[in-house]
Amino acid sequence: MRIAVIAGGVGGARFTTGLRDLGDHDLSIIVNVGDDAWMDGMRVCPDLDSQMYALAGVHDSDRGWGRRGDSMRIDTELREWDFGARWFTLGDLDIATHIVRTAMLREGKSLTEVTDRLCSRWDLGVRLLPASDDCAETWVDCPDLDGPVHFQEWWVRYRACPRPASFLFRPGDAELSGAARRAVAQAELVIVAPSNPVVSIDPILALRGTREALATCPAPIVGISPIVGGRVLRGMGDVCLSAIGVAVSAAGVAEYYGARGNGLLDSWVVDDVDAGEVPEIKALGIHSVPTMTVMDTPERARRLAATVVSLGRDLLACRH
Ligand code: FO1
Repeated sequence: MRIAVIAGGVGGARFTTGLRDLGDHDLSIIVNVGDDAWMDGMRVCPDLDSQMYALAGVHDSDRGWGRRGDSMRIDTELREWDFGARWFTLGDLDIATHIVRTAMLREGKSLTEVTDRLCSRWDLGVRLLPASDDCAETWVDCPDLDGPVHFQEWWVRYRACPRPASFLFRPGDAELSGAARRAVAQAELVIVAPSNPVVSIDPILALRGTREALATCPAPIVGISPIVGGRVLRGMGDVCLSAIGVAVSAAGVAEYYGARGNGLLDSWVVDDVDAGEVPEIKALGIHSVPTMTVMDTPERARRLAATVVSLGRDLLACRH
């Protein structure tokens, strides 16, 4: 099946790895670039790299970013120089990725071309597509700070503590990349991964052309709830949802995404513990099914992926 997935970094990568491991599917993963930043003169793309490293089996899943077993010699040396934003730690192997990316961008290659080149090192079994080739960074406006700060500064330096008044997307009026647009148009199933709705999925939806591409694509759109029993299992998604006034519940996020038409979703997959919210979600005009969504082992990630693909097949069959 031809599948396009809209995803962020770590949580999204668990799902995409499970989906890839099913085999047999033609997968395009459209990845958030809102977290991308210039650090020490290099372009760092945390969500693309989390996806690439996880799919390649070299991700540091204990720490949550970068390469497993990486050393910190360059970072230590930069500290000696008292250079750059040292609240953001870069490993030596990871820096090699950023050097290749930055050099190619400076030569005039698009981020899509650069990502293809970086991913060609491994047999990932998917195509990773930056959501945009434009600079589409997320910034965060916090009343307690002097003016908006880059998402990474809010997330890493301030540990998402200063209360955000708003999240600011696409300062440069960025648009969905051509490759991502084609992936959506040609997909038989579009999946919204269980990533942070506010800082991973929203920056993709906010790009010029995304909403239209999704509204007009022939494929069913199935989302997976990142909330289990009123909690976000990874990251600080609850802080982000609360900041924009969205209830931290499976139904709350479903309502935020909305039903296909004005909104996004044909179907919303929720965890078994949230099965009680299914009637509320159906009342929003969104088909919903409960299943096991916690991906604490690769086997469980594969099972969730298989359930979502099978649901997508059923929805596609209903359309024909
Ligand atoms: N997260 C941290 O909490 N501290 C870091 O020093 C840090 C460095 C870092 C370097 C490269 C990279 O790709 C990601 C990195 N992250 C770090 C993770 C990242 O800030 C966020 O978790 C994601 O952007 C949110 O999805």
